[in-house]
Amino acid sequence: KKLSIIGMPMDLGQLRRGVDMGPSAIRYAEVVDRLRGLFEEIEDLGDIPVGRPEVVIDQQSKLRNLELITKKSEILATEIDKVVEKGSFPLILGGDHSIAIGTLAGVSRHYENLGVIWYDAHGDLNTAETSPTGNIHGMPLAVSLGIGHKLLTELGGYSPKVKPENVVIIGARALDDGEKELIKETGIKVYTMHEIDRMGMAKVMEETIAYLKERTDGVHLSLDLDGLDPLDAPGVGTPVIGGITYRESHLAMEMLAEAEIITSAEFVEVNPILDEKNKTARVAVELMGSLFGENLL
Ligand code: DIR
Ligand code: MN
Ligand code: MN
Ligand code: MN
Repeated sequence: KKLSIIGMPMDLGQLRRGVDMGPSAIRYAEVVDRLRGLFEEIEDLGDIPVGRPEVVIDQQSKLRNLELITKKSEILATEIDKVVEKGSFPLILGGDHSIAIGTLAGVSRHYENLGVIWYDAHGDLNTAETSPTGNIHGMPLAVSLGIGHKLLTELGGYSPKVKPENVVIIGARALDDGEKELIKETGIKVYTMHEIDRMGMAKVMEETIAYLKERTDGVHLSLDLDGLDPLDAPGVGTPVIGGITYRESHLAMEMLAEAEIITSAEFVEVNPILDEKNKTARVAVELMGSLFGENLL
């Protein structure tokens, strides 16, 4: 098996700069060394050039940096499409969560029924109408369901990228009102912190895996580091207390490794400026180790 790493240093989906350094922080945490034994071959394709464009802070605009995000996401989608095409596993390093729009545009065209695990404190199900912030990183899951601005939903020339019944959200604890409504309307499966507390992570993952296994032909893992508790992952732009623990997260990754269902992955929202000595990037790399089976006997 071959792994292709792509960095997406984009911070345009929210207002806190520094998350563009996420890919550097994750590489500094020695991602390639950590994963080397787990693949026949690893290639690091470097970063998609995003540059450091002036952020347009237009308080009127409900979709901040829309054109730029669209343009950069198209490039990401094209690169990922090539990786999947050649049979390699795409691992994308963010960047804020708006990068998932491009990731899914590149990945999903290769599947009839792509499943998505959205590991996050948030639902990322906002639209211009429901968003309290205008930040596109709070919208990528809605966009991928075909709900949102046409420039974003039509990225890659097709929509939707994923069907609501193929999505599982894990770790939610900061859902906006509009997001809750959308969840009810679409029937997306959600394990909030409440369910994780009640059932335990083992049961949550057992159910998630069984559910996705029977209805999908590939599963993308979109892991927002703010899904974890800020004690374990402090280097994120929108921390929410009461999150998934370090051990629960490893258990989740290990169960995914065992089930062999994940076909692409992204680790997003690592912001080394807000971090404690690169702790969050190191946690990301450790979780990747578990996801790719380093603890399987
Ligand atoms: C909030 C925050 N729901 C928004 N979203 C975040 O801006 O739409 N997603 N932080 O990861
Ligand atoms: Mn293709
Ligand atoms: Mn997110
Ligand atoms: Mn989040």
